[in-house]
Amino acid sequence: MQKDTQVFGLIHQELERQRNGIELIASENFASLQVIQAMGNVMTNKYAEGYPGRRYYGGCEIVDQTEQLAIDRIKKVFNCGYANVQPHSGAQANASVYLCALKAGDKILGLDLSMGGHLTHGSPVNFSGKLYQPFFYGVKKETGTIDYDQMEAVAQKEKPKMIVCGASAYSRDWDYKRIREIADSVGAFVMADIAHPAGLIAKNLLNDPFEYCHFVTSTTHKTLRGPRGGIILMRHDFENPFGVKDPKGNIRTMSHLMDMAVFPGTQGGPLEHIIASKAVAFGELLTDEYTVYAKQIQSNAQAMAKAFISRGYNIISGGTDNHLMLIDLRNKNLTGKKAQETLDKAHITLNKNAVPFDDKSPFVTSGIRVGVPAITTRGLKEEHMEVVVGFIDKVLMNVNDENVIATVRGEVKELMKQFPLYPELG
Ligand code: DSN
Repeated sequence: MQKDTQVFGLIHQELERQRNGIELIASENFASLQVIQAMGNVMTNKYAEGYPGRRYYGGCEIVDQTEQLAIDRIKKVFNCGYANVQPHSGAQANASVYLCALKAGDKILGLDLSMGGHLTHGSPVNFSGKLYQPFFYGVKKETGTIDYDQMEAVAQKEKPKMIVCGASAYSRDWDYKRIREIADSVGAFVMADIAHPAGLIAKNLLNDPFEYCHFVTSTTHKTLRGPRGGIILMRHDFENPFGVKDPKGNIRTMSHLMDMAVFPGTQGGPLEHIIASKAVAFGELLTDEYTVYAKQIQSNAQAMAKAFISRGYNIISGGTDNHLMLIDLRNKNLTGKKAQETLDKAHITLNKNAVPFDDKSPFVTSGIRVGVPAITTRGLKEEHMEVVVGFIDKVLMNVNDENVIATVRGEVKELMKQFPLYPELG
């Protein structure tokens, strides 16, 4: 068959775009070449519904080994008793946990999307807010930090079956102990969605959710720097409280119900080529090199926050514990939309983001979200954060000056040339 030059041409253009720009989208990263290469392999041809050693298809003896390797490695990374590596995405992972632990119509309590939460934590436009009854907690106006008193008050009033913690745009650590106490007081499960800070949690740079949360979900492509996908983890398996029994009359454990919730509950055949790539990425997480990387993410984020604050930018909560920060641009007379679009022209990529108590629509917003995992992978260190913030400030203070924007675009390209991306690809 003739090579599809059209599509491969576009892939090459995307490589060049990634090489020449400063990538600050908090949920993005640059997977290693071996992680990327492992995704494009013949395992995409294989059907393997079921789990290692118990599949519905023949010929699974090799994919069984890669999937088991991925499971064993990620269990070691997070010191967990249970892992399911089949979810195609973070949303699928969350859907599976809900299917496993809830009934349609049950109440869930999550962080409001407009305060930094995620669509799958009960948003009315998402399945989680349609199949389940969503309630929300937020952040405190004065501090920008999670309002645990509000979480407790809503939990006491509504008696949810599940409290969901974790966020897409929240720069502070979580008090999992307090959340578990609130959940226990109303008989709720706790699910932590650690998609964003997972890499920092893996290296003990943030509080450990596993000690207190029944279920932990994550994507694998953000700070974990693997292929796009999801995982579900539990440190300790436990008997299901619903009375589900095996054929011998023994109470099933939650791990069994969770596996059933992923397949056949929410998904069909697992993506074994992606699982092979997950196994490679999980192997990388176990290296000292990754530990150094995770620490550098945190140092870079703190250096970046300091540089923004010194230029008068208003960071929600006043700083960051993790890999990102949320900036309220109202004191700079800018919307998130304008900032994102103008920075795009300078090849600085980030996303507009609602800030807590925002007065603008989600399409406009008053803020931007800035994250450092991708530029940290490129090799930028604390001293470069000052330079990057300098570029951003120069663009944002001159949004109508095309000459300034073009100058910064050139400076961005020069800076990033010093940090080659996938040089092996030519
Ligand atoms: N969680 C979103 C993000 O942080 O960009 C993607 O779902």
